[in-house]
Amino acid sequence: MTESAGAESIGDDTAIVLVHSSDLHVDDPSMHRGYNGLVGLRAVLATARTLGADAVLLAGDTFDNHRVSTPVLRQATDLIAAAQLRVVLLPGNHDPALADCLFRRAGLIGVPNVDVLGITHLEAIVLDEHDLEIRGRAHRSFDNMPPFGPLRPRTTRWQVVIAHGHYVPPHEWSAHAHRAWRISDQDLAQTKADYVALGHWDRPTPVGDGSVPAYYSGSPDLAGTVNVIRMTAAHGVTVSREALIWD
Ligand SMILES: [Mn+2]
Repeated sequence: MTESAGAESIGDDTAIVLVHSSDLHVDDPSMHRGYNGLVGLRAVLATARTLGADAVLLAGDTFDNHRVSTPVLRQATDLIAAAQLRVVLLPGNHDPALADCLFRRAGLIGVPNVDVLGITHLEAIVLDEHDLEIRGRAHRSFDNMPPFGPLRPRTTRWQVVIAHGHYVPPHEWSAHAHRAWRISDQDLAQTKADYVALGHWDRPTPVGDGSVPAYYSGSPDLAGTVNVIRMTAAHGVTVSREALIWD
């Protein structure tokens, strides 16, 4: 899937390449048959490395729950630390940034190539070398909350927003009032972002009214892909899906 023309012609100029995934649900392997979140994580990182990603965005629910055993958490940290990639995690509703949270137990906090929104950074990370800001509001409890933080004036050439929640189109908004973490067309449009990286759904799909590029990546096991965002001065933003490399 290529959402706009030009991805092939970007060539080797100064493109920023971001790889977006979500809902890996790393858990103790014995609790699942078939899919294993660590395998999904390894595939996302291997694919991102092959694509020459400048950063990997994990848009929530990287971990399935707060009871994941420490050895499994450490394996996830070892994979991420060894990936030679910048990895930006947004805590979701399954892995909120609690005071004594699994991100700390995993040993992820302090790993040089890892940023956890809501923990290592409040709501924004700036990658000076790419003139890029990555914003996102972490889930901090299991309760409902607005998935987008306050609007801020853009300070960088490029701005990407990560959010974890449930997109609801306008005509279904009131019917879905019972749902937590609702995301509206207006929420997406107000970001004015170059790309909105969404998590919470396991299927990959664009959403919104088209005013900004807003996409769910889907989970590695269901989508079998990552979303790849390429940003260049000449071509703007292009979004494609690339098949996961399961090594
Ligand atoms: Mn979720």
